[in-house]
Amino acid sequence: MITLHHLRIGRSLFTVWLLEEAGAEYDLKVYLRDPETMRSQADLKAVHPLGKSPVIEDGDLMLTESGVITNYILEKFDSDFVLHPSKDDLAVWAKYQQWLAYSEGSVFAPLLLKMLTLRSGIDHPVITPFSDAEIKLHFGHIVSQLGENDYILGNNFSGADFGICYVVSMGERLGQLADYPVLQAYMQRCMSRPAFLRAVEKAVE
Ligand SMILES: N[C@@H](CCC(=O)N[C@@H](CS)C(=O)NCC(=O)O)C(=O)O
Repeated sequence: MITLHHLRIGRSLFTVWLLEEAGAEYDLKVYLRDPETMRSQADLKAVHPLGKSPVIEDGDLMLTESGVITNYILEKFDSDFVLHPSKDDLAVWAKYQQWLAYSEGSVFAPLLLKMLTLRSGIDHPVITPFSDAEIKLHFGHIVSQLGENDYILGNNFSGADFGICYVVSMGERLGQLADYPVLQAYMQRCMSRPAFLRAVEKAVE
């Protein structure tokens, strides 16, 4: 059985959601952030030296990185290719991998900069305009990829939506979604899925 080490509150909720969508059996271990620093604590660092979540264990295998965990879980449990494409069409598979990597690889960094400047309470002459422009660039890109579709790769929900929905939800928490009704609707659509609602209940969010 899979064990998920889940740090509240953060992106591993989206891994609980992944496990629910995939119909996997799992054991959920919940960790809390230090209330002062908002960082993880010694209990999660005892699991993995980075002290970051999500971390999954499956037998002797321990995995970090939410995108890689998505690939692993869907390879293992989504054998009918409902949530991820097979490699039969390599171009379709590559596009899926691109959108899977994009959220952590490109969108998250400017959101993190924004979060830190907001937390500091003062605008930074270099970082604030950079993060604002990058968030606009990426959110505009996600809007144009969504087009009229329900999900990031068309009208079918896929593994790429876990990460995209995570960065969009982070944008919402940081007050960055006001100009993006398409992203607000996308987030609501994702978060209304029964598997997401079960994840919220199980992860005690
Ligand atoms: N790139 C990693 C990032 C993992 C990560 O930074 N997780 C955050 C939670 S949202 C964390 O554990 N932060 C606690 C800390 O750094 O102390 C992934 O996609 O899984």
